[in-house]
Amino acid sequence: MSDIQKVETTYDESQIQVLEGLEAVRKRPGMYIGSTSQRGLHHLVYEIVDNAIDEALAGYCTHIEVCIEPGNVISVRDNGRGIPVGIHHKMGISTVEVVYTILHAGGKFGDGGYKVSGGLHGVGASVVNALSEWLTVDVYLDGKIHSIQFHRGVPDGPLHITGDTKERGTFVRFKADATIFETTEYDYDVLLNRLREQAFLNAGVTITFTDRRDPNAVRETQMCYQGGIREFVQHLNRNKTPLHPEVIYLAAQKDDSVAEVAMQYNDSYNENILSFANDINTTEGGTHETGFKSALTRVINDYAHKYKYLKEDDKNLSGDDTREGLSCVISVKLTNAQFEGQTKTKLGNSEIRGLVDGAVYEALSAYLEENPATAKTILEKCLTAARAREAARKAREATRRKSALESASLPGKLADCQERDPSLTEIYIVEGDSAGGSAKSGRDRRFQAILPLWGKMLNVEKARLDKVYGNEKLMPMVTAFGAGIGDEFDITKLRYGKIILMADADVDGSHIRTLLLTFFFRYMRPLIENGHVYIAQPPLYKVAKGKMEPRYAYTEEQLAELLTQFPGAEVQRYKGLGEMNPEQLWETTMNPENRTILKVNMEDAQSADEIFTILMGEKVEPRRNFIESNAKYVNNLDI
Ligand code: TSJ
Repeated sequence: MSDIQKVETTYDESQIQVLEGLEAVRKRPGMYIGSTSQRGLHHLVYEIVDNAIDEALAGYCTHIEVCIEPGNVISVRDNGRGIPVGIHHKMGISTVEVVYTILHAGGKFGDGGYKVSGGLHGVGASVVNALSEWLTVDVYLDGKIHSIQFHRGVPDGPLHITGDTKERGTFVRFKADATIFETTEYDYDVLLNRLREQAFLNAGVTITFTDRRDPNAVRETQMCYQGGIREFVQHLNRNKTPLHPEVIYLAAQKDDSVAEVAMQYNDSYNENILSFANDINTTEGGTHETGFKSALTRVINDYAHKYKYLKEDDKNLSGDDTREGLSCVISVKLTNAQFEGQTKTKLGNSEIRGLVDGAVYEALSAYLEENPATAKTILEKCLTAARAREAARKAREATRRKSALESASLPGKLADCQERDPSLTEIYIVEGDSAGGSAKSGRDRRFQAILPLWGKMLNVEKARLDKVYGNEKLMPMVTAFGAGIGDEFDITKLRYGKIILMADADVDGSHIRTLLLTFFFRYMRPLIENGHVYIAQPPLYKVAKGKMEPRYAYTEEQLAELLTQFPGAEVQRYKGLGEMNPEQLWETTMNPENRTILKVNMEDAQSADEIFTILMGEKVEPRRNFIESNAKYVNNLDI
């Protein structure tokens, strides 16, 4: 029984609906915020901040202050108009209370709702309220401070005046409910990234983010980007070498919709296109992205023909050729955004395709005409990409012919499983031969396959696809997965439902994980998008005492707990997987009954890609900074 049902008051019908709504949120939090992991916890912050951003989008707020206070309390303050404090005509309670107790009320209530709202995607302040141990709202409006407090979604009393003020705005504080979330500890860097993204997308809005959890180590970051998404692109390219000095920028408007694009090529081989609709990151793409890509391909091919980079009967450059080394941000704002796709992050509004396509075609054609030096650099980059792709295709065909000649095309090192149904199978990618041996003997061969990897990996950042083909470390993995690579990756051919990376819990292990995740992110992205990639969690310690069954600790906290439970026990610290015998490896790390495996999401893979770029890229400065700022975790980085 939750607290909500224990409150003794008489309710009228609408209030009962409210409580049932909040109860539903507390029963199935995952339905509203995705999960109750740290990711879900962070969603609470995004949800509240999004409301303040909406006020900024509407043009009434210039400054948003976000703070993690001691005890992991979050506070968000804006200098907007303040949530209306009057009595809501339908509900008969204050609008503030409506916002916080009616599901999906968000900022879209009453007549003064927002035309363009980022909260579309959001779940509403009421969900945050339902999932908070307590939450307080202070509205600074018309000379007074109006306050209300809630516990687990239920108001302690009505909105009331608690003081005088000369300021204006909304101030929200909350403590996430520890009985709902697996953790209530926020990650400063994850929140900072997301807040920075919002600052880029809303040029001129100042966002201040402070971590006051440790009074001796307060961190504060203030972000305000007058250049908006132009500065976003510079930020994306900050650890890369841009090919031309200026970020290319264009904007267009039609009816109630606006579109903005900023782009700049760098000397890497990756395409990095980020798209947003109403400030929501559309990771599945959509009409704005297709409009952009189609226009970019046409502009570049038209220019290439006009200025004889391509001869009459040369093949046109492909879309991929025109996007190699491109960092780009597309941001559209529109009314009635339609979000589609598996994770509702694909923009569906068809009118946006034409808007973006037309704007990009026109503005970029003009830009190339007016900036011939930049045009030349870009055209040469695209032509080189096309030649490399052609070489890759030939290499691929050669590999295919070769494997067609060899009768058994699965790699020799692979210890395959018996089951063929990919929804039941898993493959462990294991670092090192000795761990590979233990894994092979310890596994359940009916559904678990093992592929050991060893030796130094190839530097994917510097290598194009043509080098990935035929690479003796990566090819066995590609062949074992069975789904191909790059443009030809076909997830329906995947031979295993779970791909589990099993490496030591040390720096080398983390290096290999970073590398493999980067490889998947760049060349087999659907693997990550569809949640097929996992990271095994081997224990850090074995705790043994006399004849007792040994226990295992996966974190320092668990070790401390075991040691209070079993005083005088003997502790063995595992330095690597190789120190475990096959039975131990099975019991602690591979047996689905006991093990924990972490699913890799796009954020993990994206940050792996960034770390990898820093560690392997051409630029020395970011690498030194990275190593210095992570020095306490890194003692024998092999770079
Ligand atoms: F929703 C929320 F409670 F999570 C929240 C809302 C959290 C924070 C930090 C800020 C806000 C918020 C809401 N800031 N500003 C507003 N503005 C309105 O709600 C508002 C004010 C006036 C009018 C009007 O038409 O006069 C309309 C709206 C939507």
